Amino acid sequence: MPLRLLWLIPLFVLAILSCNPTGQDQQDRPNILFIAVDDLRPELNCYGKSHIHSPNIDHLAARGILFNRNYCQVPVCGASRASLLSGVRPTSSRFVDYSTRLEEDFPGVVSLPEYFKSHGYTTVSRGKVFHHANDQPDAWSEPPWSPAPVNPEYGWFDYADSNSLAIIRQIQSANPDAKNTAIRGPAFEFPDVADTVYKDGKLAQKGMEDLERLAKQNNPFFLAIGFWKPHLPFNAPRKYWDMYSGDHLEMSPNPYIPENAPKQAIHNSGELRNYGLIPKSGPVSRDTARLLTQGYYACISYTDAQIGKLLDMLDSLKLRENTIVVLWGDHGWNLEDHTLWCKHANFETSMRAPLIISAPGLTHGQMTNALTEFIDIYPTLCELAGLEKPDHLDGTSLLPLITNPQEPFKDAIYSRFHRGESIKTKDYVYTEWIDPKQSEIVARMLYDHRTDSLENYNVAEDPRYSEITMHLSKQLEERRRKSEAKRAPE
Ligand SMILES: [Ca+2]
Repeated sequence: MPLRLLWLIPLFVLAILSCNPTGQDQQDRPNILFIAVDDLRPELNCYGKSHIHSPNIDHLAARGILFNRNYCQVPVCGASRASLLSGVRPTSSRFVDYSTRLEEDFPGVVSLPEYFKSHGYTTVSRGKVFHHANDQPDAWSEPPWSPAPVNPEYGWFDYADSNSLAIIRQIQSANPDAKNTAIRGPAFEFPDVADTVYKDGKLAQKGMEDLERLAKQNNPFFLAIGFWKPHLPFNAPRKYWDMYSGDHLEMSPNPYIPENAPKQAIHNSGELRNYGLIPKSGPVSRDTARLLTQGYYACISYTDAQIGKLLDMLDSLKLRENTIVVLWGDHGWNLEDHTLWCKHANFETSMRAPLIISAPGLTHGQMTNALTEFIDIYPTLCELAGLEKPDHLDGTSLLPLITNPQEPFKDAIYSRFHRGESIKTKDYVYTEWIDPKQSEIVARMLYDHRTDSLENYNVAEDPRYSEITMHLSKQLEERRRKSEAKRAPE
């Protein structure tokens, strides 16, 4: 940090850095506004993507620090969230799938909100924070709350357009045994409705009410708000769709399988194919690809607008100077990159995920290219709040990067999806798949980000890369051994 900025460090941070962290008075601790955005890949204006309208997240980044090379631990909802919220790495049997429950996979662990609750915070969960709202019920000071979808008789998908409901009824008449709530309608809709018709608009309203209420308390709060969009289906008010013309969309630069990629690296985009009017196999039409891309972008802008309402409320309540804001997406997303839609893969487009932290007095629009991962959030918030870090954490506090974004940090980060285990270094990303019965590597891929940032050429079998491939495989093996040996407290 330049010397001229040192005066900006508030007293509470100096106290953290210079003395016993637990000596801080409870009422002096900063509030935490913890914003999760489901399936948000780092395609935002503040990430250099000027075609995206994300003014509110951009404004947060201008007051925060943007972690430009941040990675999730598992590119699927439930598993990613369980790892992030526990601060523990995944393994072949821990934090594996979308429906992961932390309390089942790692029982007895003190999760991030529970830890803050035990240190005097009022902890509140709104929307999609843990994948299952009733996972870790003791983590929250009051029961988690989520808004009802606009037509709950059609499940959680939140369809408001009568055309979508007609399509659902059509699908149901062809499948009379299927329940309405299990039928997925179209992959998108764009009716001319108010923001508050959909769940995320209702969630922002509730969050604003929570901020007003929590501001009056004497103890600090940890308010977690999990938005659903841009998760499928891409349902958002028409005004957000109108921000993106189909003629000027940025489509995937590489909608093809990388050269020499193993078959394990590619999937059939099954999550998307569950939706009505999407073919069960083969590529979607060009028109559908454009609409899906437009819909994904529209949902980003819709959610960005809801986040803006929360941040405006923070300002109007004069809470900003004592509130740390964390914004994260739970993993990346493919918009036909490598032929893929959705997540569930070991490419950069699935594993890289947004992370922005605004810490009053410490952040002012920094950006770091250091390699970071979601397990680093838990220890970072402990340090920023002046709490000792629990022993079970696998991550490293990001505070050194906040004070100096150029500070040397991690040599590598680790991510995995099912049997595919990845290591990402400054120059490379290497993934290997291991046969659990024979403990043998059955497939592998290596991308050289110095020359191939889009990951179009798998060079794992290229003799020129044999030394680096061997080295990265060994590092993965060491990490695997340590993570598999870690046991839950109970
Ligand atoms: Ca997700």
